[in-house]
Amino acid sequence: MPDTPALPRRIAHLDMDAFYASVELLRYPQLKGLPVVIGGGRRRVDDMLAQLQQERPEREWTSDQLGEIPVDFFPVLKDYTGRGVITTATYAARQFGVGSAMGMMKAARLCPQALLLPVDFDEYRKYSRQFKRLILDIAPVMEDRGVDEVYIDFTHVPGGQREGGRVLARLIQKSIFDATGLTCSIGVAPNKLIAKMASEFNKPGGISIVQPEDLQTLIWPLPCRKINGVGPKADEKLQQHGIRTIGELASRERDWLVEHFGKSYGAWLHDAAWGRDERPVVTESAPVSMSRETTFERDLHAVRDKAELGAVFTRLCEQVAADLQRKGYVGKTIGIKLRYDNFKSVTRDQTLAHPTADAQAIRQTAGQCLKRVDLTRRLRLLGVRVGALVKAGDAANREESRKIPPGAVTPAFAASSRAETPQLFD
Ligand code: DCP
Ligand code: MG
Repeated sequence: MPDTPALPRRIAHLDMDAFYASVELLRYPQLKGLPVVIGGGRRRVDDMLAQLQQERPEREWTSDQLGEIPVDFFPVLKDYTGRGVITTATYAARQFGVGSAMGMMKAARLCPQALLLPVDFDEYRKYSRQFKRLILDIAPVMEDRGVDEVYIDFTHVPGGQREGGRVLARLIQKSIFDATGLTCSIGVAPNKLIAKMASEFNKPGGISIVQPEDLQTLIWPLPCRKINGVGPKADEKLQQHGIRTIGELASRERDWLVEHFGKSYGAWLHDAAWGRDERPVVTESAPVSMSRETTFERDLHAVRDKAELGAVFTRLCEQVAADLQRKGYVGKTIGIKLRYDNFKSVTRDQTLAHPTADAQAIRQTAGQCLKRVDLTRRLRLLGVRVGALVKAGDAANREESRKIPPGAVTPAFAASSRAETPQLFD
């Protein structure tokens, strides 16, 4: 072992700025600086060109001339009729109070003149892959957190410690901008939890450096909601106890938090408030499990909200199955997670004889797990997890990973899956 002192951990969180909208502006640079929102039904570029040809026949329109389409040809929000929500908005539109997840109608009231562009996931995924490849060329330890964000371990990367990580962050921003024309914001901190908060400090195009000694000045004044993992319900409950800021959260005894928020969530809240987070940056090579969970808008009851819960449960299973299939994994430990209205959580799992990535097989086994928990209390969160993953393509599993027809999960379960007890979610 070299006898150089251990380097302090420096973890970056990088998040692209107004991602979907920024990708659209690469196609339509004439819209730069204007309020633009992305949402509504998908419309293909081809359809738009056809419409353009019809309405503006004085010239020929081809897909390499998208930048020449006059601004007044684009639809504006006030003419939109229909439901649906906005996925994101340019910073020019955000000045009017418009933002992600807002209903189109509300957005139209706030900013009627905003231009409305349809979503094009293929295009966003293409740029997503590209910017992540660029990062990997510079810093090899990167965790993919979705279409527009990643964690990067700066600790051992050249420049990763200089100015707290600012030098490397600048290099990454420049590399992404030069290759794609897209901007991002980066937070660099001792761990993922703080880095995630820091990347928001100077959006768009910002770099924020947080050192351990900055906890009190930079983190504690923030509202608890800024902690990734404190949602609206938890925040509401914290506020009922007079806890608004992370600093106020930090001043509560760990035991008090455990008593009011449950053993694991309470302890986690305490650690989070003190800026403690040892989670490593996990590269894609070896996922142990894949899961999907959702926190409900309002707490749901297993019997009274049976239909709604059943639908959510099925969708979660389908999502996990799709995640597994897309990434090429199968797993045989199927688990569920519930959080009750009192914030206590429970998990149950069941192991199949053969690994699967089939939504119906996952749904059926997860349904068995549900029978082993208390369903008299209201639920605020439901999650489905598939663990003990192996690569679907491995020769050894090829036979096992084939799709298993519903109702035939494994012989061991065949009997119990037809149980007499009412199937609460079925
Ligand atoms: N998105 C979505 N629905 C949401 C939130 C986001 O479809 N409720 C999509 C659109 C965003 C992308 O995910 O462009 C990334 O989400 P972010 O929260 O990072 O938002 P932006 O990148 O758009 O803006 P910011 O600059 O605040 O990161
Ligand atoms: Mg973003």
